[in-house]
Parts: sequence; C-alpha cells; structure tokens
Amino acid sequence: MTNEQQPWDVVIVGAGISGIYALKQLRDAGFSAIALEAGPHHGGTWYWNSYPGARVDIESIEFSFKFDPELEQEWTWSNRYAGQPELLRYLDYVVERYDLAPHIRLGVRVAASIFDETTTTWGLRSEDGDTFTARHVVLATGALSAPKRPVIDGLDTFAGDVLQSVRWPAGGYDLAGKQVGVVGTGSTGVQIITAIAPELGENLHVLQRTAPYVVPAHNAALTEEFVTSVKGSYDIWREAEQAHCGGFVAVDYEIGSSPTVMTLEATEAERVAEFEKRWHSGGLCFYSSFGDLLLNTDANRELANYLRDKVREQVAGHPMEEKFIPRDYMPLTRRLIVEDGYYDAYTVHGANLVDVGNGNTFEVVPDGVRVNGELIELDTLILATGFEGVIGAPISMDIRGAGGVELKDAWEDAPSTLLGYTVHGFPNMYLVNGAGCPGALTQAFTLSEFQVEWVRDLLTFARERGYTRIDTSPAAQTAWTTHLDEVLNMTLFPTAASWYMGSNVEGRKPMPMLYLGGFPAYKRHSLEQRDQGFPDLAFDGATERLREQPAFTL
Ligand code: NA7
Repeated sequence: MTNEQQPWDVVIVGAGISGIYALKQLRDAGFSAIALEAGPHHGGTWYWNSYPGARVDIESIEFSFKFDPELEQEWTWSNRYAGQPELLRYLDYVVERYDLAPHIRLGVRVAASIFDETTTTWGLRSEDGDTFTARHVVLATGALSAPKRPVIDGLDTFAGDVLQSVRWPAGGYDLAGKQVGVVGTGSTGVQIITAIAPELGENLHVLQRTAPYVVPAHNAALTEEFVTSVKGSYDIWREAEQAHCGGFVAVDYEIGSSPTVMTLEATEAERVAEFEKRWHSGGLCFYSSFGDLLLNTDANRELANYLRDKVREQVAGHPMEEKFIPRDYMPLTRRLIVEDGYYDAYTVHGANLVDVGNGNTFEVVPDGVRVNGELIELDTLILATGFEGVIGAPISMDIRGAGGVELKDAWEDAPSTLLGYTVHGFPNMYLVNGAGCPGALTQAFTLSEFQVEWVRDLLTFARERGYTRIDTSPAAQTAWTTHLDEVLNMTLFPTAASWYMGSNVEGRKPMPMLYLGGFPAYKRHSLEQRDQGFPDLAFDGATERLREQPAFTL
C-alpha cells in the first residue's frame, strides 16, 4: 500500500488515449501530475480488448495523435485499420517517447474520490487502499471501459468457461476442439465471430438477439506510396478532420467530402452511386454521406434498404437468410459495424446462427444454453455483450463532491455537465471523453487532444490568477444540458436502444449523454468559453462574474 499524500496538482484517473495525453500536456505545462491506471499496463481500451480480431474501425492514419508532427513522421502504420496489438505498440511508443511511464501508477483502480472543502483537494483511494491527494482530478476513464454484465437466465450456472471479450485471458485462450457460444453481435461480437469461425466452423454457435448492419472494412496492408503521401500532407488531413463532424474524413484513401444535396433530393441513381462509393471505400464513411441520414426517417430508410440488400446478397440461400437481415433499428443510430468477411463465418465456415431474440426463450444451463427448450452443448461461452457506456466508469466509483453529494445521485436521471468538462458541485474535477461531449461520435484522438488542451488552458488560466477552486455555474450547466437534449431530439438516435443512449443496460431508461451537434460546433462552444475567460465557471466562489443567461445554439 502506498500513501502518496502530497497534494499533486493533478491526478488523472485512467491511462488510455486521453489519460496519456493529459499526462503529457499537464506535465509540460508545469503541473505536477500522475495517472492512476487500473490495468497492469497503460493503453485503456487498447490494452483490455485483446480478444481475437480486435481492430479499430477508423483508419489508422487518422486514429492517431496529431500534436507532434515529428511523431506523425516517425510512426508508420502497417494496415489500413490497425489491430489491437499494433495500437497498443503505438501507445507504448508514445509513453516511451515522452518519458511518461514514471508518472503512471499501474494496477491502481480508483474506488473513491472525495472532495475536501477545507483543503480544496480531492482525496482518492484505490481498491487496495492506496491514497492520493490532488488539487484537481481529471477523469479520463473512457467511454467504453465498464463492461456490462448481461442479464441472462442461468448465466452463473454454466459449468464451462465464460470469457468476457474485454477481459480476454492475457496469455490467450485455446478454442481448439471446443463447442463455443458467442453472445452479442455488436462490433465486438462480429470481430470475434469473424476471427474464430475459420478454426471452429460448425462448432461455433452465435447467439444473436438483434441482426446488425455490417459494412466492409476493405482492410489491407498500407502501401509505401500511400504512407508517403499521407506523411507529406498530414497537416491537410488534420485540418480536414478538425472541420469534420466526426473528426475523421477518409473515403477510399482520400480526404472525402459529403454530397451537397439531401438523400431524397438526389435521384435514385445518384443515391445508389453515393452509397456504392462508400460501400466500396469501406468503413464508417457512411456517416459522412447525405446530411439527413440521421435526421429524417425516410432518408434513413433509403440507406436501410440499400444495406439490407447488401446483406441479402451475401447470405442468399442460407437456411437462416431472413435472420441476418437487420430490421430492429435504423442504420447509424447504433454504430455501424465494420468488418470484412463476417457472413463467411456462416456461409463458408458453417457457424450456426441461433436466434435468441424475437420472443425466443434463452437460458444458460450447466452444459450450455437452451433456446426454446432445445439444448446446445457448449464448453465455452464468450460474452461480447457490451458496456455500460459513457457514465459507467464514473458512477461505479464513489465520487463525492461539495457537501458530500455523490456523482451517481447527481446523475441519477441523466448526466449533466458544462460542455462535457465540469459538473456543478464537483469543483476541480474534469471529464475527458465522458458525458456531455461528442465522445463516441468523434474519433477518440481528435476529441481527446482537443479536450485535454482545453482543460490544460483552464488550469493555466486559474494558476496565473491564483485561483484554487473552480466550480460550474448551475445556470450554464442547465443551458448546456438543455441544448444537448434539444440537439439529440432533432436526430434519430433516441429511436434505438444503444450504449449511446444508455439504454443497452437492462432496466435503464434512455438518457441524453452525448452532444450530437458535431465536433466543429462543440469546438466552437468550447473555444468561446475559453477565449471569453470561462464566463460559466466560478473561480474561488466568485459568482458575480458568471453569465446571467447563458445559452448555447447550434
Ligand atoms: P454493443 O454494440 O453494445 O453490442 C452488444 C451486443 O450484445 C449486442 O448484439 C446485444 O444485443 C448483445 N447483448 C447484450 N446483452 C444481451 C443479452 N442479455 N442477451 C443477448 N444478447 C445481448 O457492444 P460492443 O462491445 O459490440 O461494441 C461497443 C462499441 O465498441 C462499438 O459501438 C464500437 O464503438 C466499438 P442487442 O443488439 O442489444 O439485442
């Protein structure tokens, strides 16, 4: 047990992409800072998700830091979409290059963080009883770090091995000769199924509740010519990312653009040509297609029909053909799934698709699973059942702000923040890639870099003026939360049960958690706040400088 009692200027919780960058930026700005990381290695998502087939769904040349042009030139990605091992090597390289490892405490899972009014510090305690004191706390705990424990009858009775995708055994797991069930056909399940189907064939049983929309990645080794061209024009790529709604822009190895007309204004031929272009490019670029796909049900239906036809082409003649066709949600309202060769798992390798949704009964028993009373014997059950997204990590900790108010109580109905950075009543605490920002919908490096630099600027502003306590204007927090809700309700996102809405967790009603106005609008609001001297933050209790009627508009 360690007792690092001196108040650090900043304790960062989490050493994934945003925690690593926060450590770099805050130390460079002269703050004493450490990062506390629950895992035995830094890397966050890219450490924990070591399951077979784990790979990023945004192109590697974009899914990387932009803050140091030298780093961009030094690092060369091998594949269009980097696999988990390569992404972890990249983060290792960053940690080593900027000498950050001495400032990361590994194996420290923060259990509690309590604000002390008398000293204006946070006291943090780990599950093992280590304690730390900090003037400021940055929660860089990740949007997808708290695994969801699915509610499945009999799950605890299973006699075989249960593997959770996000806690894959560090030394690997030998699937050879085993009967294996996979629960979950989101991005994670689809990657696992595709990776293990060639080895398992008909010994693989996919327990699907909802058929997904899967688009190809067209992953490939990057050519030297392409890498050279990107390295010669990285500034142009990065500028385009900053202006893009989701912070990533590649379409078919080039900086893409969106159609100038809306879906239903285009002719049928133009629409199909546009969708085909994105299908042949591969990846998430459907998000930057017609501007109304996430706003208009009729427009979205055009894409749904197109994607359903693409699925049908791939499974035509399969006895379960109809079960592969996604019908239960509108495409893009849950993250599109990017994978090459998913349907080959069934049509070539013979994996079994088992429908556990649509009113079918599904329970786990000691020998396997029973679906509609019929036993499927299994040795291993893989849970790719998702995460308690966005708020899962913060509310799993005992975080208590001024007056002992608990964060999980303050956020009981929905998380409320100012611009996704601060929470009223929780002074000197900052979120990065958490609730209230465009996290999950903006690529993680773009967003993390921007948010971390904003927090750094805020702390520098306060230090220069001798302020020690920073709290949030309740009126501004309400205004931001209202704006976030209004923007969300302009979109189709609320129609889907998804981790974006918190409604993938059994028993939880949908709640607005993310800002859907796009990264450029988010940036504008953040920079206005910073450049006007943070008019919605109270420094050392001085409330008279706060804006009286804060408002946010698109
Ligand atoms: P997701 O996208 O939340 O997918 C979870 C999957 O698990 C999904 O198919 C769920 O079915 C299924 N699920 C969850 N609970 C159950 C129960 N109780 N019974 C049967 N099936 C269940 O998580 P992922 O990890 O795949 O992806 C998360 C993000 O990581 C993704 O958006 C990318 O950004 C990367 P459902 O569809 O709810 O019927």
